[in-house]
Amino acid sequence: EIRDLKDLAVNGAPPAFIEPLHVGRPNIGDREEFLRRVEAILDNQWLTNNGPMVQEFERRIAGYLGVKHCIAMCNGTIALEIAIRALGLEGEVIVPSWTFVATAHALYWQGITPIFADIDPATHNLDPAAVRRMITPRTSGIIGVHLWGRAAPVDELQAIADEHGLKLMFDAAHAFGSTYRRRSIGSFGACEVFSFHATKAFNTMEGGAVTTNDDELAEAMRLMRNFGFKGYDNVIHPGTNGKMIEVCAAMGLANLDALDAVLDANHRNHQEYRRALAEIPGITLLEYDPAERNSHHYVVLEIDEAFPVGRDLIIAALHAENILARKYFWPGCHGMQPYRGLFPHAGLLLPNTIAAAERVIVLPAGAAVSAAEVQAACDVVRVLALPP
Ligand code: T4K
Repeated sequence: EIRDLKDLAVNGAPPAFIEPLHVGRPNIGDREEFLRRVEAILDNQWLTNNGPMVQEFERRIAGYLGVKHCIAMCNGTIALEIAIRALGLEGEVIVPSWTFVATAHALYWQGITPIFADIDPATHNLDPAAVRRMITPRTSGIIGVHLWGRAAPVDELQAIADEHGLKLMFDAAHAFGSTYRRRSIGSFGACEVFSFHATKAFNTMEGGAVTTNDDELAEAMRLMRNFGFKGYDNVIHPGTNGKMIEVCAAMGLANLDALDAVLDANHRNHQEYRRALAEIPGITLLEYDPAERNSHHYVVLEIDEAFPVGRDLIIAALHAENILARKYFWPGCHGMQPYRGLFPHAGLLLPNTIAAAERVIVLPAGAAVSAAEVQAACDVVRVLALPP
């Protein structure tokens, strides 16, 4: 039990956990259902290329999100790339720097310059006023990110896009099952892109999807996902290989059936974290709007000056206990290669991003994390806050 500084592994005590406690432990839904589906795939001898499992998955996801089209992909990054191409983005596209680097890379990989705009420190999402400041004659679009599953300011970004004739799409990698104004994320902007990576609340091992209500855009993305083929021997579009395989769709279908249980566990853990951390000065737990749905998959702590030790020391203390807390998405995309140095005024333009990058700790979450484990992680933080 961790009650005092001397109980900490950084101070020589044995670590709280033998096995590491991960931030992104995959949620594994109905194992029997998954294995049954894998048997069906093997019996069927149809492993990929728009097979029956992927088609069922797309129908179920579109229904779940209340959107017309779901185009399943091999991962969220390729889904972003295909959506960006299908939308015809070019030149410069405004994105937050405070996001996973895939948002920026998906643009850069296609010769488009990501232009980083600052965030609202209260929500960690794009600040519409900052977006306006970054518009130039070369700007073709905006990619909003629903960071930590909290909706970006959709209406404000849409108004800016309309005013300036820009395309708007969303990186919804964190936001499966989240809502904006009580409507499911998935049908905002021209399209929205999900990641179903193993570490996400809802996973297909690797996987992703683009969702849209736009028939033409959906058709273009279906072609691009499969080398531009329309039927046998008939290539009518440039394309790549963005297909989801049958086994991944099977995992998704089994996990979709178990999603409510995962969300309940996440919600419980988040409340447990909130309770255990409430009295500690110098830390803030990022809250989720109770009026909106959210997976509560990210437990995001912000450390401020009132806390007696720095953020990195807290992380070091947690790691010593085998609690592998993370500082996603430090230092912000603008500080990563190849973007580092391309934006010499980042310090002036991205003060809220830089502040968030120095303050954030993401703690273990997911259905595999127990109340006792939450308590242990919180005990480490509580003890570090004690006067020496
Ligand atoms: N846009 C945004 C906003 C995103 O956050 C992401 C992905 C994307 C786009 C792109 O989508 P994808 O192309 O990935 O579909 C992870 C994920 O790889 C990535 O999907 C995710 N965002 C990003 C935020 O985090 P890491 O660096 O955390 O991976 P890693 O290997 O450190 O794993 C995290 C923890 O989970 C570790 O402690 C180990 C544990 N783990 C991981 C895996 C894969 C397991 O216990 N089992 C596992 O199978 O990147």
